Amino acid sequence: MKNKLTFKLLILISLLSPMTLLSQTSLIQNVYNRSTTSLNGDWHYIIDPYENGFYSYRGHSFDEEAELKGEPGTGAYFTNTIAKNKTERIEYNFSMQPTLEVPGSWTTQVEELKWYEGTVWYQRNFDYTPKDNSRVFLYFAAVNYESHVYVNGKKAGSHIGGFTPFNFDVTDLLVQGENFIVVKVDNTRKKEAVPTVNTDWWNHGGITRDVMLVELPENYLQDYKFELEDENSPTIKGFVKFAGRDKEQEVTVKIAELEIENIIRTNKDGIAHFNLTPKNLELWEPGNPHLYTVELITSDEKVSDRIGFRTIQVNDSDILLNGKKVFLRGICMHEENPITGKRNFTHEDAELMLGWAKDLNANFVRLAHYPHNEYVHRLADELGILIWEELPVYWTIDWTNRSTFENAKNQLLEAIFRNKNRASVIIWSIANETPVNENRNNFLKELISITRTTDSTRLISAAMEVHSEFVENNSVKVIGDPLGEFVDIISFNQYHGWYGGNIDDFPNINWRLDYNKPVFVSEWGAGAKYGFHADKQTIWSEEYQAHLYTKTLEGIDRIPNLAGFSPWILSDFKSPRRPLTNIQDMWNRKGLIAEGGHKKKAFFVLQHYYENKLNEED
Ligand code: GCB
Repeated sequence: MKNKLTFKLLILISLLSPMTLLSQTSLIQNVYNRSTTSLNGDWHYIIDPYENGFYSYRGHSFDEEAELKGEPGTGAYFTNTIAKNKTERIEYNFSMQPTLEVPGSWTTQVEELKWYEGTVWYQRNFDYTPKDNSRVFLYFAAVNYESHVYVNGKKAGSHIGGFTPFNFDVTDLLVQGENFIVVKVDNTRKKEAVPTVNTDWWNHGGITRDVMLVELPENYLQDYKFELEDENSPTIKGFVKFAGRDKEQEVTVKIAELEIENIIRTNKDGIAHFNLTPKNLELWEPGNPHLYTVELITSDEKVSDRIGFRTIQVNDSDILLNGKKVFLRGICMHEENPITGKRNFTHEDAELMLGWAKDLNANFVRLAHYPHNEYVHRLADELGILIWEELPVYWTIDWTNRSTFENAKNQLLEAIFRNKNRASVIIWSIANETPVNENRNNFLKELISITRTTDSTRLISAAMEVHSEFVENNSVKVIGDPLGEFVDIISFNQYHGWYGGNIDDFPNINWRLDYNKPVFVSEWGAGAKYGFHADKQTIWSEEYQAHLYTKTLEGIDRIPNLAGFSPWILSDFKSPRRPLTNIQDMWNRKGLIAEGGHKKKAFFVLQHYYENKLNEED
């Protein structure tokens, strides 16, 4: 009786709680430099559009039914891969199923899944030998969009959000010898989701980034942060945080190159703050992306990271990097390789994309429209490229839905957690082209305030829009979104010459800015089919795109307080919104680089402009 009551209460709480599906163990910092076993590779899959593996024919969730029986989390029927006896009827068998590559999106691997949006079950076996005094975490760098994870038939947890990492403590679920994992992945678009139903990019489904087991000691370093607050008095501040049984521990913080070796003690919550005062600190900046090897040594483990130190601030119309004015020579990019058409998830993908950005003479990349994989941020740190990281709060969102807000907030916190030690990341963008209204303003204001309290060492922005005002027969473009009051940088997208307006008029536009803050043009651009040549007034031609770039660059300095821009976009990318046959063929063609990796004419226009800008700075 008591059990039933408790269970009913649990169900009620879970129904009331918007966080139900966000259950997971606290994220672990810097997993790529911990002791790990990769679970990438071939996973068997079953396509399950009706979700038969998750709900009974009466529509009851198997997970909940298991919990009702007092077996919390004893998984979905698809986690049972082996029949107990010969007469037992089973209608699925993972071991006979075809495989998908992990990481990867199913969209680009199996023709029949190209347009599929729904549930796919993934399964793989692996051998494991448990070690004494250690904890094991199952880490997913990203799964798009909703996932339920089962280890040896028991639920490990679930996660919502397609672009941020999550992990579960699976120590007690693993056995000696053969183990198996089953993951239900669902990329169904939903009105209340983040992003919502309509976007201008492909809804790649699947386990799209690395999967691994992370093996840590019983008492392990769960988190840490190093930051520089003031470039004039170079004190490195930070904290370390232990998790596990005995949280009061000693940690040596070592930066050999700076001759720093301090021993600190964590408190009963596992936390210790520190201040390090190096004699000669070389600051990180695009021209000199100096990274220090930082080591955290405990009695049980040694975690090392490569960290750069810099400050980023705004002062009236300027963005200041290490106290000096910086102009952001930017470019936007999606997480898609235009040569393979696949989602990016490797170091090589990052090298390709950031290599092109470097070739363009860019010092800044806007990662649109969601947190990209960790390889990009790590490489940007090494190459000296500044990064704008964005939340997929895109176009319209269910602004008054509290669980939508919690979902956006969770994705924000996961992104901040993962990137907090990356010098390259200087801007958190909390949204893109959202409509001005009170509900949206409140939603975004709350996200801004959470971002500020969580991370004070970066700037906050959002890609907004401009509107036109007609004053005495003249059109004035007004940069006046009320959100401008709350962000550090006023950013907006504009498509004069593409979605309306004659590009030849661009240099004569009058602009009105309602805030004395730095202004950043987060998008402009035009579609062009690589190899289609015509005169410069013919749309879809490379010449039109190049002309639009030339005219925009001619007039862009008239925008008050201009501190940089990131045209749309580095390379063509797949999008179901782009059906025009023989031109788009389901690709957004605004890339400076085409499908196949070919540079269009406009690439060279921007490259030349940035080269001059760079020379002016020297
Ligand atoms: C925008 C969006 C971007 C689109 C782009 C376009 O304003 O922010 O996601 O892909 O325009 O190509 O229309």
